[in-house]
Amino acid sequence: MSISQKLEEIRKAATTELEAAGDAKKLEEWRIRYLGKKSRLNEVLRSLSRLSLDEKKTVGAAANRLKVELEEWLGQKERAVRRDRMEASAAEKGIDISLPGRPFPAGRLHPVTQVYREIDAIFTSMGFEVVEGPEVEWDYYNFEALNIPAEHPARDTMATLWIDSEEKDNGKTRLLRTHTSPMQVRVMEQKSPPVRIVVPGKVYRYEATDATHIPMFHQLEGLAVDKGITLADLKGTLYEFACRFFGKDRRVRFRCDYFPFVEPGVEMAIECAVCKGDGCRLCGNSGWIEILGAGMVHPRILERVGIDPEVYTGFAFGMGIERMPMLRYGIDDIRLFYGSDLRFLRQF
Ligand code: YSA
Repeated sequence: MSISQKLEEIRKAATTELEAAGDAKKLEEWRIRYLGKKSRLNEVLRSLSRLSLDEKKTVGAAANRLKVELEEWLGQKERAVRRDRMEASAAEKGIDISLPGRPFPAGRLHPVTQVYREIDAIFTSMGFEVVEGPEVEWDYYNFEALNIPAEHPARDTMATLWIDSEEKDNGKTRLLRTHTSPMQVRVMEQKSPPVRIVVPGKVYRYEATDATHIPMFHQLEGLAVDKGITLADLKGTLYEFACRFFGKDRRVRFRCDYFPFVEPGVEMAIECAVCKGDGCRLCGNSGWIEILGAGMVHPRILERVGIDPEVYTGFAFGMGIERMPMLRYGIDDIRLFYGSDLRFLRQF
């Protein structure tokens, strides 16, 4: 019998037997018989080495074609067997698989979480590391270590929710952190320069609610300490952030500001998205919205954590996260983020 006849015989037998194979076990037996190592087809393929070059070309191609065909048939048959099995099982259980499926509503991330992740990504791409800190904080880290001792007027700008009702010695009174700045001190205590971190998190203030203020909101702190860091590095970093987040066309303004833990201190504001600088309810008619406080880390703070201010300098900034989507999308009331109105939240 010629090899071509052999191949034809294998094809016929394989087709007939595959038609008869009705379950997974039979299909596996068929696969071993016709495509396995000891199959007749494999024998033919192995015998090709004994043929002349011309025969090798024709017979080899025919044998390989048959192999591909057998594999395809097997795949089709496997799918058909699986489908039959599912249909039989559905019929047995009285399930109509032709009915349309039930809608499966997908949840989504809260807009503040989305913005957080986007801002984190911008700063990590600039080489900052993301770290987190406690929301229940010591008076020491929230105020004292940041040059805000008891009775300092700066405490009045951050109305505090205290955990301990009585004042204790050594800054050991607990409170809900009023900003993310305590993490500056915690990180510098643990790590020597170079330091480059951002700290996202919730902060709390005992404040009346209005279109731009709520008692629980989110901040993102940034800190960079190294040799030779200047105010120009701070401005460059924040300008780059603003361009990437708000786009190159939005105007940015830096002005002097005072924070006890920086010297000098600045605030950064962005042109109002609602009125484009003309003045409206959101921006209090100024055309600008302040988004962050920043400055060069005060030498006394560096000294307190054992970093020599003659050798190292650093910049820091702290921004309100909710203000970012407000400015980008022109949302004129911060309370919408926490009002649980799905018509609002679903837009993001
Ligand atoms: C300043 C200098 C630094 O070197 C580092 C950080 C800072 C920021 C400082 N820790 C701070 O908290 N300043 S702040 O009181 O002006 O708040 C920072 C930002 O939080 C504000 O610009 C504003 O965007 C937002 N914010 C403040 N109170 C808010 C609020 N967002 C919503 N609701 C409130 N009640």
